[in-house]
Amino acid sequence: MFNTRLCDLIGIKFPIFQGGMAWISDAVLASAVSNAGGLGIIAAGNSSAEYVSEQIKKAKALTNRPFGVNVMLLSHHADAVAEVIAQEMVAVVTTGAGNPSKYMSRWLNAGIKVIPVVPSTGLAKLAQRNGAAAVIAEGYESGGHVGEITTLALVPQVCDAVDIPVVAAGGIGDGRGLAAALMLGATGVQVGTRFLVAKECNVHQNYKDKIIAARDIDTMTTGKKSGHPIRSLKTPFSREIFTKEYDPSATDAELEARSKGAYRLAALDGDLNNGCFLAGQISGMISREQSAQEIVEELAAEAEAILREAPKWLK
Ligand code: TUI
Repeated sequence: MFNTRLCDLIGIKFPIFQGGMAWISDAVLASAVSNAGGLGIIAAGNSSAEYVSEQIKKAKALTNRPFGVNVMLLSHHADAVAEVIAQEMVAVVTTGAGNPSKYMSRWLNAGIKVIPVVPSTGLAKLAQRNGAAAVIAEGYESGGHVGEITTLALVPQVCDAVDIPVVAAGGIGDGRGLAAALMLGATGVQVGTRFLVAKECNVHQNYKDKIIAARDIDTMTTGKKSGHPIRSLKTPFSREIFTKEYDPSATDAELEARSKGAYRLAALDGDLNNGCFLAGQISGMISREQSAQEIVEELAAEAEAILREAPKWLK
C-alpha cells in the first residue's frame, strides 16, 4: 500500500504520473493510467486548443478519476491552450519547456493544481512562490526536452529548496526507480517512456518496436547549440541532425526545415527516415507492451517489495 503526500494532494492511489508526451499522450492513455490509480496526463504539445478541448472532454467521459493536461510552453498555441484548461477546470496542469508564471493566477483562480516541470532549484523556488501545488524535478535522463542536471543530483537539491511536494522524473522505468526517488526525498514519480509502450498508447507500432529493441546506449541528445536539447533514439535522422548542428556550412533554416514535424512523423506515421523518436535513457529496460494498469501496479509492487526489505539493511 502506498500513501505519500502526493497521493493525498491529488487524490490518487499510487504516486505515479504518466508524463505528457507530445503527439502521444491522448485521452485514451491518460484515462487508462488514471483508472489504474496513477495520474494520466494529456499532452497539448504543439496541438491546437480545439484538439486539447476535445481530448479533455473525451477523458472526462472515460474516467471519473483526476487527470492532468501538460502545456508545452514553447508552443504557439500555449495561450489558447492555457485558457481552455482553465475553462474545463481539469484537476491538474503540468507545464514543460519554460516558465509558466504568466498563466499561474488564471489557473489557480479556476481551482486547478499547477505542477510545473523544473530543471533547476531556481525555477522550483519561483514555482512555489507563484502558488504551485508541487513541482516535477526532471533530470537529464528523460526523453524529449532535457535540462542539464541528472535526476540523482537534481531531486534532493529541489527537495531542499522547496516545501511543496517534489515529483521525480527522468530515468525512472520500474519500481527500483520509484523506491530510489522516494529515498531522494521525492513524494512520487513521473514516468514517460515506459507508458509509451502501454497497450492503450496509440503511438505508431514502429515507435513501440524501436523502444523495445533499444539498448542502454541507444539514446542521444541533439539541439544543445540551439538551447533546446532533446533526447531521442539514435537513428540516421538524429545522427544527421547532430552532424549538421556542428557543420558551419549548414544554416539554421536548413536544420529547421529538416526537423520540421519530426515528432509528429515519428508518433503518428512511425516514419523511420524523417521521424524523431523522443525517448528516455531507460528505453533499454523496456522489453514488452503491457496495459497501463499492469505498468502502474508493477511499478508500485516492485517499489513496495524493495521498501519492505530495506529496514533489514540496518543493524
Ligand atoms: O518539456 C519537456 N519535454 C519535452 S517538450 C517537447 S516539444 C519541444 N518542441 C520544441 C522545442 C523543445 C521541445 C519534447 N519534450 N519536459 C519538461 C522540461 N521542461 N524539461 C526541461 C524543462 C524546462 C526547461 C527550461 C522547464 C523550464 C525551463 O525554464 C526556462 C526559463 O524560461 O526560465
